[in-house]
Amino acid sequence: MIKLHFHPSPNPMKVLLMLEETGLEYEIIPVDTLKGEQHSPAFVSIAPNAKVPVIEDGESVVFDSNAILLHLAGETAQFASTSGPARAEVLSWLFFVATGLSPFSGQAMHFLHMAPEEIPYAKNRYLKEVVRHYAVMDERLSKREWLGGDHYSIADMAAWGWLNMSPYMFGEAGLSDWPNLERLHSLMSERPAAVRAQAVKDQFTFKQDFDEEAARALFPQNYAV
Ligand SMILES: N[C@@H](CCC(=O)N[C@@H](CS)C(=O)NCC(=O)O)C(=O)O
Repeated sequence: MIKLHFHPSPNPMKVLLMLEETGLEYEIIPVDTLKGEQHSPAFVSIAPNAKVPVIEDGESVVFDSNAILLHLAGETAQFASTSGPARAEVLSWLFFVATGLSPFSGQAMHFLHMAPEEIPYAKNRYLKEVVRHYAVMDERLSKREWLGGDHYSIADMAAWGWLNMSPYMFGEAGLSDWPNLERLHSLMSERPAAVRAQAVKDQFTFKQDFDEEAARALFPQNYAV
């Protein structure tokens, strides 16, 4: 059975959704990142970057949400075409999310909600990059049903993890400025697998308070002397 090392944050949620979509058997191993459990020697031995998600799938250990999505798509032959133009589209949009939407959204959230001081330039820079990425996806989705093209794919799942965070960046308006993106997000969130993924997430209790302990656990390099 696959072991998913998990915290209910955007990158692990992509993988939880994929596991639910594929119907693979898995068990959740909670990693409370606000308590610093990602730095335990046992975890770092399988996750050299000390971040979730990681999966143990038989003899394969895979870290990074996007690598995991590709791995599971390959193992199950689901949610990514195996060759040709259809695969090229899925790969392009998966990596657009992996290298653009994900890190810019993460930094926007950081400067909006976690930075110990108000830095308007940083807030503006990252939020505007999220807006730019949303606009690129919205334009794509005005022409194609799914990010990866004609079929629901791991590119959409990768985006879903971060689109869930739009209210934390844009308040109640959420994705309403990007109607095609909002359509994609609603369609995906209503899928039985997404509903199950949210329910699985809610079965576990993690530290909620972003206090001094959490800041030191998440950003130890900021406190190094
Ligand atoms: N590129 C990695 C990023 C992983 C990542 O940043 N994970 C966050 C949760 S979304 C985490 O583990 N944060 C805890 C920490 O940074 O210590 C991926 O896509 O899996």
